[in-house]
Amino acid sequence: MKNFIISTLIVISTFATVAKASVDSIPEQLKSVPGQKIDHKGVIINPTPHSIEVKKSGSINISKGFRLVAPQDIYHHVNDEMNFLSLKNDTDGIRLKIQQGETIASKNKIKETNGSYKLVVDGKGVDITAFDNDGTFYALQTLRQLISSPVAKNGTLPFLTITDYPDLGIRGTVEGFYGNPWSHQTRLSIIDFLGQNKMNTYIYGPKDDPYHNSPNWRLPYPEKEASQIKELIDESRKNHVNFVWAIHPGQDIKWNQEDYDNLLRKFNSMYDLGVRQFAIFFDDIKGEGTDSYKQTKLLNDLTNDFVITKDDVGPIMICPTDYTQLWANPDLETGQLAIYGNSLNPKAEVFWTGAVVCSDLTPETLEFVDERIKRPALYWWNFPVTDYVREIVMQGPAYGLDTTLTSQQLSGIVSNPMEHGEASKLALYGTGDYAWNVAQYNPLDNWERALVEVVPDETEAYRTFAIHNCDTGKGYRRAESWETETFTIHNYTPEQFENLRNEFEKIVSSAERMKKISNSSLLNELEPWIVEFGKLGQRGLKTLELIKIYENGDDAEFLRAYIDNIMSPQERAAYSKHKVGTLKLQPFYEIVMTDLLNARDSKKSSK
Ligand code: LOG
Repeated sequence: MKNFIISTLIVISTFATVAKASVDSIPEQLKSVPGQKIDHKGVIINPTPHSIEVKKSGSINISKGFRLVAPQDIYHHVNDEMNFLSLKNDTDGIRLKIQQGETIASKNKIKETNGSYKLVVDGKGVDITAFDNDGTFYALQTLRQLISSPVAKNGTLPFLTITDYPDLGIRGTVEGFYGNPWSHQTRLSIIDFLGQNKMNTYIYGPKDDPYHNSPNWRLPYPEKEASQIKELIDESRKNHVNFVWAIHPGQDIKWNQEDYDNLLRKFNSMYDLGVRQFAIFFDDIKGEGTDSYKQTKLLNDLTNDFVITKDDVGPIMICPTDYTQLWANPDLETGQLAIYGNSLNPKAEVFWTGAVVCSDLTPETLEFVDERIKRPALYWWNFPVTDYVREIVMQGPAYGLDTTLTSQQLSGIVSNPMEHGEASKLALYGTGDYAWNVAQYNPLDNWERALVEVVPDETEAYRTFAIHNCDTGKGYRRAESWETETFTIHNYTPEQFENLRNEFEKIVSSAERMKKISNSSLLNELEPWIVEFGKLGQRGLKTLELIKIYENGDDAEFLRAYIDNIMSPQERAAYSKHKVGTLKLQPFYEIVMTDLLNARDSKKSSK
C-alpha cells in the first residue's frame, strides 16, 4: 500500500509539472475562421466562377453523353482532355460546341485574358467560348465539375451561364519545404489536382533533393530521376500546368566562370528533359552566395546566354535571400530588393513570403516589397508547410489572404505545402480558389467543399479529424476546434458537459472511420495522427468521467481513475511525435488533470 501511494504521488507530481505549460488561454484571433458555409444549390465548382447564373427553369438531359462540335485543330486537343465525358460521334448525345480565339472572344464580350471562357447550358446543348487553349481547358474542367455536382445526379444539367477568368496569372504550388520530398506518385497526383482546380504552376524545389541543392546542383540527375522528371513535365503539360524547375545553389556557389558553366550545363540538361522555365532560390543561405549584385548579374547573364538563345524558355524566377520583411534590408538603394528593382531583368518574377516567414498575405507587405522590386511580387505562401513543426498535420482552412488585392499588387500565389502531399490538397484547393477569384474568396466555405473533394466517402469523419488538426502551436498560428467549447471543472453547465462528451465520442468514431477511407495515399500519410486522434478521444471521455467521479466524493475511486487517466511516458512520447488537438482538446485534458489535483488538495487541507 505504501509503495502504491509513493509511486502514485511521484506520477502525479510529474504530471502536474508537465501540465503547467499548456494552461495558456486561447488568443482571440484563433477562435474563428473568416467566411461562412454557403448553400450552393447542388452546383459545386472550384475555383469559384466570377459569374454563374442558374436559370430558374429548364434543364437538359446529358445521360446519353456529348457530341463534340469544334474546329478540327481544337477538336483534336480537346478530345484528349475529355476522357471524363462520354463522347459520342453519332447524333445521340447532346451538342457540345467549342469555339476559341481572340476574335470570337471579343465578339462574345469575353474578357480578353489568358484562361478566360464562357460556358452556356441551354436547350441546344453546352456552348463553350474561350479566349485560348487554357480557357477551353478550364471550361472543360468546369463542365466536368458540373457533371459530378449533386445537381446532375439524375442525369440532367440546369440551364445556366458561367462567365469566368483567373484574377492572378500564377496559381499553384512550390514544393519548397525541408524534409522528405514528395514521391513521384504524389507529384503526379498533385499535378492532376492542380489542373482540375485551374491552377497553372508547379515549382519544383524540395530542399532535400540533392540535385536541387548544394553541392550536387552541379550534377545532372541520375537516369531514374531524370525519366521521372520527364514524366512530371508530360503530366503538367496535359494539365495546362507550367512546370518550373528550381535550383538552390547559393550555399556554396563561387562567383567564377567554373560555377557559371556548371549552372549553364545543369540548365541545359534540364532543358533536354523538357524544362521550359527555371527558378533560382537564394533563400536560407549565408556567405558569398547572398551577394545581391552577383545574384542579379547571374540571373541577367543566364537570361542572355540561355533563355534568349533557346527562345522557348520562360523568364527565370528568383527567390531573394531577403524574402521576408523580417530581415529584408529596407534601404531603397543598397537593400537587396532595391538592387533587384534597379537592375534585375524586369520580366523576372521575385518571390516574397510576407511580414514574417510564414505569414498572411496583406496589402501592406506587398506595398513594401513592390516598391522596392519595382514589379508585383509572386507570393510564396508558407502554408500549410510544417517543416518547422513536423509533429503537426495542418488540415485547417486556407485563410489569411486579403481579398482586396489585384494583379497590380501580386503576380500570383504559390503555396508551400507539407511533405504530406495528399494531406496538403485541402490547402491547395483554397489557394487556387483565392488566386482565381480574389474578391469572392470565402475560406470557410472553401474548406467545407475541399473536405468533400478530398475524402468523398467519409467526409464527416475527415471533417472531425481536420477541425481539430489545424494549429501549429508555434510559428503560423491557426484557428482550431472552433466549434468546440471546453470548460474548467468549477464552471460548466450540463449542456456544455454533454456537448463536449458528444464531441469526444465523435472523435473516437471518426478515428475508426478514417481508417476505412478509399484514398489510401492520404490514409498512409495521416495514419499516425489518426491513431493519436482516437487516443485523444478516449482520453477526453475518461477525463469527463473523472470530473463526475471527483464530484461523487469517493477519494479512493477518484485516485484510481485519476491514475488510470495519466498519460504514461510512452504515451507522451508517441503523442509528442504526432500531436493532435493542440489548441483546445489536449489542453483541456492537461488543465482538468491539474485542476482536479489542486481541488482535491485544497479540499484536504481545509478539512
Ligand atoms: C524556406 C522554406 C521553408 C519555409 C518554412 C522560404 C522562401 N524558404 O525560412 O524552404 O519550407 O521557410 O519553414 C523557409 O520560405 N525559410
